[in-house]
Parts: sequence; structure tokens; C-alpha cells
Amino acid sequence: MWLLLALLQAAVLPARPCEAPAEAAVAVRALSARLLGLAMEPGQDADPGIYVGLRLGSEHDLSMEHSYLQRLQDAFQSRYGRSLHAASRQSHGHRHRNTDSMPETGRLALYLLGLRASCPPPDPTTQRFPVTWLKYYLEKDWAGSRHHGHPLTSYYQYSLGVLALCVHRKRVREEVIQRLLVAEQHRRFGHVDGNAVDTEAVAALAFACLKKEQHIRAGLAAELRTAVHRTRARLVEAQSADGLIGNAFSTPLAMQVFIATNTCKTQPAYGRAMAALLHHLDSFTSAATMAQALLALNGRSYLSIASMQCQKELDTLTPIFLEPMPLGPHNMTVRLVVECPVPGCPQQLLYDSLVSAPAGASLLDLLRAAPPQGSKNFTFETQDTAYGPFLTSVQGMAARPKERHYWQLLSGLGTSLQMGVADYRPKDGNTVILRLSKW
Ligand code: B12
Repeated sequence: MWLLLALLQAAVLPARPCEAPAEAAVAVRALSARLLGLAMEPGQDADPGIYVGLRLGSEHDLSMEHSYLQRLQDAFQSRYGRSLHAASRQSHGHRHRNTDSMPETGRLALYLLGLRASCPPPDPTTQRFPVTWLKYYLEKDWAGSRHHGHPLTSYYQYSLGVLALCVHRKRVREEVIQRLLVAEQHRRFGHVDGNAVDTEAVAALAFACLKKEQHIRAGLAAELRTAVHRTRARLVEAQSADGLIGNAFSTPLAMQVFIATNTCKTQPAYGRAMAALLHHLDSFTSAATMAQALLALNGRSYLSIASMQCQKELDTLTPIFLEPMPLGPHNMTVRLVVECPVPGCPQQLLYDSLVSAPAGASLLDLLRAAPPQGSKNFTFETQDTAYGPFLTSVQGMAARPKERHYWQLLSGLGTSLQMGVADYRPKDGNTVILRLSKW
């Protein structure tokens, strides 16, 4: 049935030059259907990145996308649907939390990208205040970067902010752009694990969008062009023998750079990356990473949103709901170590114990099964995100995001894990380290 639909679609619509090869159509469709299934799960907050992934697909469930947009708008318009002035006015002696708290640059940017990708386009007045808020957050991030040497959020979110304003054809102050250019020149995008590919790619997408803008002066346009070329060359250099650029999860973002700069056909690295991505599709288990993968698989980038037009869309996608992975009949034993090397910790080692759980269990299952040590129970907290549950606190020690602390997940060999607690499945005899790190 799927194959038939895919063949039909191939016959009706012109193929996009950068999309996955026709023989992968069934696998790509299955991933879209899984994302749709995850988006329909009750109890999950609507996420703008997931909406963008659904909207840039080749097939849709239009009524579901419509109600998802409604949920997004309910959440975002209640926070960003009024002016900054109204929000920052003192009410009952308290300032509005949006003006005081950490900027939400990345999520708001993805929301605006989502609005621009919706069909029919929403009433332009709904975009006015969120655009003003995004400009305000970007300024806060920019001021933070002058003060701390990095944006308050991250260069990833800062880049998304610049990109979203550019896609909406809103001017971005030159100093804000320069900050990103300097960071690119000085290679400041390094994530704690040394994998900067995700951030480099999103920054390059922002540069690629800006360089096309009419109001950009010639000198700046030349700098933006150079930055795009340099990043693209670095991405090609970062490609490993297996075809991945960075790791499986950064590869789709890297591919977007080739898509956005029309080099997917001329650059052999692109085809190799596509083959590697198709090989690793089973690793994409969280909605946020699936949405990112689907953009590349469909031959689209965040920049494609700027030229999206409402046309007849295929309303043919049906969701797939996956059952939880079955656990093995046998038990496994994993050593769980909790390290706390930053100042302010009561001791360096907060926990060290063997944990027993059914074979195939996730790290999250293991944390739930971890036995008490002495008289103290093992405790932890997570926060739901579109990437899955994010570990925020262990043994009563909460990581402070403002100080750029986070609970890092490592293997016994000290290598950083490439998945979160719900997706990573340790093997019998493994060691997992939870370390309060700075990034
Ligand atoms: C910046 C970043 C971080 C920062 C976030 C802090 C900040 N203020 O920005 C820090 C350093 C804390 C971080 C940590 C981790 N990260 Co990270 N991170 C990213 C990056 C580059 C951007 C995320 C982002 O801003 N998204 C946009 C915003 C708008 O969406 P958001 O939902 O609000 O994002 C927030 C959360 O989702 C959370 N977050 C960040 N990373 C992760 C990872 C997981 C598994 C979860 C559940 C949540 C989470 O922080 C974001 C900012 O507040 C992505 C790259 C990508 N391709 O998406 C990798 C990425 C999401 N991270 C990844 C990983 C593996 C991790 C870690 C598990 C690494 C580790 N071994 O410890 C930890 C999470 C551990 C935990 N405590 O649960 C992988 C996830 C792969 C997967 N299979 O899901 C990615 C895709 C990188 C990659 N290419 O491998 N990360």
C-alpha cells in the first residue's frame, strides 16, 4: 500500500533534487508516520520543532497538523501574543516572567518558522508580537554574549533566532550578525563533547539566508559568503569514513547546509551523508531528532520555509504508534556511578552501586531501579522535552542551567553518550557515569 502511494506520489510530483533516493521512500514514509504518532501522543506539550518537521514533509495529516498548530498557538500566543511593554508592566508587584527569565530564543524561533510554514498562512497580526519578542530575546542573548563571551542560551539558539527573523524578512542588527560571524571565525561553537557540527550547521543556514537579503551591505554579504563556504568545507572535512558528519544526529543538520546552498548534487559528501543517514534511521527515536532527520530526507532546509507556497498537499499520512521495546527475560547488571566534581558538591562521588534490571532496559529504567546506598535512596528528576526526558537533578543536586551546568551521561570509558536517558540502553556489565559538568 505504502509502496503504491510512494510510487504514485513520485509520478505526480516532481522529485526534489536533494531528497532521499526513491528506493528509500518507504523508510522515509515510515519515519514520518512515527513522528506523526509521537505528535499525537496524549500528555505531551506541542513542540514547534516537531511541527516544522511535519509541515516540511511530503505527505501530511492535515487535520492533525491543524489541531497541532492550534495547540502551539494557544501555548505561544498566551506568552508572546502581547507587546513587551504590556508584559513588563508591573502587575501585582511582580514583573512578567517572560521579561525576567532566561530567553526562549530557540523555541520562539522554531515557532515563527512553524507559523511561516503553515497553510493557509495565519493572520499576519498573530506574528507581530512574537517577532518583537524574538528580537528582544536575541538582543538579550547578544548583550549576554558581550558580558559572558557566549549568548545566555547557546549559539545554536542564537543562530535559530537570526535564521527565523531572516526567513520572516525582518531586519537583524549588524552587530548581532557580527557576533555570530566572529564566533564562526574563532571556532567558538564547540559543544562540551567537541561536536560542534549541529551549531555550525544552523549558523551557516542563518548566514546563507542573510546573504540573500537586499538590505545587507556588500562588505557584510561578502563576509557571510566566506563564512558559508568555510563552514561547508569544514563539514566536508568532518565527514568520517562511514559517511556521518559529526554523529548520526548532527548529520541531518549538516545536510541542510548543502540543500540550502544548492550543492547537494555537486558535493559528493551529500550523497554519502544521505546513505549514512538512511543506514542509521533506527537510531532516531525521539520526536525532535526525527523531525530534524525528516527535513534532510525530504530534501528541505529551514530556508525552504521562506519560499513555501500553499499548494495542494497530499493528505495521505497515517500515524504509526510503536509499542515500547520488549524487555529480555534475563536480567543484566550495570554499574551506576554519580560524580560531582564542581565546587559546592558535598563530595566527589555521590553514588556507586550495581543496578539490576531486565536486559534491554533503558538508562531511565535503571535509574528507577537503582537501590538505596546506606540509608539514602537514589533520587533523580527529569524534565520532558521533545528530545525525551532531560536529566535535571541527581541525588538532590540540581544542575543550574544559568551557570551552564548539566548532568552529563558518560560510558565507563569516559566517552559522552550520544543519547538521552530514555533512549540509551546499556548492556550487561557496562558502567554508566552521571557527572555534573560544565559546558
Ligand atoms: C545545546 C545542546 C545541549 C546543551 C543544552 C543547554 C542549552 N542551554 O542550550 C547541553 C550541553 C546541556 C546538552 C546536553 C546533552 N545533550 Co545536547 N544538544 C544541544 C544542541 C546542540 C541544541 C539543542 C537546542 O537548543 N535545541 C533547540 C531548542 C529550541 O529546543 P529545546 O527542546 O528547548 O532544547 C532544550 C532541551 O531539549 C535540552 N537538551 C539539549 N540536549 C539534549 C539532549 C537530550 C537527550 C535531551 C532529552 C534534552 C536535551 O536543552 C535544550 C536547550 O534548553 C542539540 C543539537 C540538535 N541537533 O538538536 C544537541 C543534542 C540534542 N544533544 C544531544 C545529547 C546526546 C546530549 C546529552 C545526552 C549528552 C551527554 N552525553 O550528556 C546531554 C543531555 C543529558 C541530560 N542531562 O539529560 C544529542 C541528542 C541525540 C538524541 N539521540 O536524542 C544532540 C542531537 C546532539 C548530537 N548531535 O548528538 N545539549
